[in-house]
Parts: sequence; structure tokens; C-alpha cells
Amino acid sequence: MVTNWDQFLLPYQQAVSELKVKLRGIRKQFENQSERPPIEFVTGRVKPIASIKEKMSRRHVAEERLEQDMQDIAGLRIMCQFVEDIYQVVDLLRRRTDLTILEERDYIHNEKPSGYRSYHIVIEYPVQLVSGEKKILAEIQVRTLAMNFWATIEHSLNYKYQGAFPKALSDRLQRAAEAAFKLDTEMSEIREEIQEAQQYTPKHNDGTTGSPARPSKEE
Ligand code: 0O2
Ligand code: 0O2
Repeated sequence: MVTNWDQFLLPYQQAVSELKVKLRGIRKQFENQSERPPIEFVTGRVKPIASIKEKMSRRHVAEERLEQDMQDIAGLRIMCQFVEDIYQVVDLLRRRTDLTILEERDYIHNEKPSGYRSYHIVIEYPVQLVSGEKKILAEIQVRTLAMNFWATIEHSLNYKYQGAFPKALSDRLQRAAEAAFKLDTEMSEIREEIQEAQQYTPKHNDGTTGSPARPSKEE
């Protein structure tokens, strides 16, 4: 029985704060090396008590199983520009020694029936408390800006309908999710074409790129 929620949630708050710093640090490291970071921005939250209780009753989670069975009390979100960045971020996370990945769910290539896409990672993360080390579960959602755009709006609309959209609306939302994914694909293709073009653009002696200037008629 959770008698003191503030005390119960304290390690989760610490984990979210620490992980936000660490994940934002990845972006900083790329920037310092003048490389385009695969991370656009990071957000994080501890699940509100009301949402924890609602999910406990919906998923039949007993209070004494809360720590093991509710994986997203601590939640982090990593937003990326391109779909490829998501898999680069996942690789970076797999190589870290300060967290252990327990589960990975690829809802990008296996989108949810709603149309939802993201890459979910459940981690075990050790927080250092005065009483000693405590390992807690946290969920990291990695998604593109377009996936985030769709999920944020769908989530707020869903709230109004309490999860039960009329069929016509859920069909439209599903189509909107496909449109967002097409946008992601198109952006990746544009980026690839630009990269290829840059690869074949001759470099001038002064280090600038671009087609050589046409000789003027006088020359
Ligand atoms: P900046 O300079 O404001 O961008 P905190 O723990 O205080 O750092 P907080 O208040 O808990 O952060 O908020 P949260 O929800 O964890 O993260 C919000 C961060 O995400 C902020 O960055 C926002 O600027 C950033 N953010 C939100 N939406 C977007 C977006 O559409 N694009 C971009 N690029 N960033 C966004 P910071 O770190 O506070 O810094
Ligand atoms: P929040 O904090 O409001 O975002 P379940 O929670 O039972 O649906 P499960 O198996 O525990 O599912 O985890 P899953 O499906 O890997 O991840 C659940 C989380 O993914 C949700 O958290 C959402 O953040 C996000 N999500 C999943 N499906 C959808 C969807 O159709 N639309 C949107 N907008 N988000 C989705 P919560 O619990 O809703 O919490």
C-alpha cells in the first residue's frame, strides 16, 4: 500500500532529472564536435498520481506490483529530426553502461492501430539514494518531430473522447498519422539528395563549394 506518494515518487523524480541531463548531454557532445545531433530535444515527466491510479485500475496492477509492472512512472521523450536518427539514438542508448535496456518496442515499423508511431525502450536505471541504490524502471520514447506532432494532438483530442473516438474520427486520425509518416520519409529523401549533391559538388581552391563560376565573355 502506497501511504506516502511523495516519498514513493522521489526516486522517479530523481531519475527523470538525471536522465534529462544525460540525454541532453548527448546533443551537446555532437554540437561541440560540430556534428548535427541526432537529438532535437528531450522532455521528461513523472506520471501524475491520478494517471498512475487510472492505469492501475485499467491494467489491474496491484499496488505492491507497481514498481515492477508500471514501466512508465518515469518517462523520457527524445525528439529527432529524421527516422534514421531514432535508430542512431537507440544504438547510442544500447552502448551506455549507466542504464540497462529491458525491452524495446518498435512502433515505427509496427505502428499501433491508432496510427501511433514511436520507438519505446524500457530501461532499468539505478538512482543513488541516502538509503542506498534503488533500481527503477523508466520508459524512453524516441520519435520524430512529425510523430510527436501527431501523438501530442491525438493525445489531447483523445482526452475529450476518453479513448473512444467515433469510427470516422479514428479513421481520419489514422490517415493523418500516415501523412505524418510520409512527411518523415520525404524529409529523409530530401536530406539524402542534398547529401549526395554535396558529395559531388566540386570544391574550389578557396574551400568554397558550388559550380565553378562561368568564365565571362571578356576572358
Ligand atoms: P530551452 O532553451 O527552453 O529550449 P527543464 O527540466 O526545466 O530543463 P522542463 O521545464 O521540465 O525542462 O520541461 P520539459 O517538458 O522536460 O522539456 C521542455 C524542453 O523541451 C524545453 O527545453 C523546451 O524548449 C523543449 N521543447 C519543447 N517543445 C519543443 C519543440 O517543439 N522544439 C524544440 N526544439 N524544443 C522543444 P529546455 O531544455 O528547457 O531549453
Ligand atoms: P502518457 O503519460 O499520458 O503518455 P498502455 O499504456 O496500456 O497503452 P503499454 O503496453 O503500457 O500500453 O505501453 P506502450 O503501448 O509501449 O506505451 C504506452 C504509451 O505510449 C502511452 O502512455 C503514450 O505515451 C504512448 N502511446 C501509445 N499508444 C498511443 C496512441 O495511440 N496515441 C498517443 N498519443 N500515444 C500513445 P500513456 O499511458 O498514455 O501515458
